[in-house]
Amino acid sequence: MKTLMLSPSVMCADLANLERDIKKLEAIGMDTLHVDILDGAFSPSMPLGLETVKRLREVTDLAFDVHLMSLNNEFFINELLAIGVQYLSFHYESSLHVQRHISQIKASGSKVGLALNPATPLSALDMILPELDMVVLMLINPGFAGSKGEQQVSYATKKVKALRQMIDARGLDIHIQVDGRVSLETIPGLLQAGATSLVLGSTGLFLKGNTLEENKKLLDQAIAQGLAN
Ligand code: S6P
Ligand code: MG
Repeated sequence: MKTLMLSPSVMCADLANLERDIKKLEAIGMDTLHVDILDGAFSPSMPLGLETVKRLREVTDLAFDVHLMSLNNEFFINELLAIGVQYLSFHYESSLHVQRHISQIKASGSKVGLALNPATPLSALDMILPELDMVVLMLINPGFAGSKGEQQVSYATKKVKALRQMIDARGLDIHIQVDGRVSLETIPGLLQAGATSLVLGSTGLFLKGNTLEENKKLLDQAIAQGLAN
């Protein structure tokens, strides 16, 4: 089983104080940043731009786990690889050339992830699963994290379990990343189902009213609960 990867979501930090918040994430022991790149067309939001990612690359050594949500994947993949990212995940639903993008990303030395919208079936992974380093299971509709009414889908753990079985049955070593309302309440069940990478946003780490240090302690408890069973 892979080592648990914690990936705090940059778009949930204070966007007017990104460097300050990233230093705080470093101070609480985080080693990876989840960087959501939205083009405003795949979904109606655009929290972070390429120039921001470039600047962030200069102020931290944390690994960048980029989640690309775009219609023009070719353009963004080239730009992001030029910046230098450790993980690059793109969406199955907006890719005509999934295999080509996987090859492009791997050739650059970055690890590759394929992201699936909640309703996209796991059968989409059948042929390409062995070529991936990570599968990103969206548990909310991507781009709608800021909408208050957006809830984690009811079949979240069912989908994670099914993917875990698929990966284990083939003897593969691939991260299952869960993204969307990965909260203190849902983390134990997601870990038990077989998730190995958690995207931590407003419900898992950036909880209002507490410091990041306080929230990290709560997070550690939720993780310990998930790993205990
Ligand atoms: C959603 C994006 C996510 C969010 C994350 C926030 O479009 O891909 O990575 O940043 O879902 O987490 P939370 O706990 O606020 O839902
Ligand atoms: Mg994301």
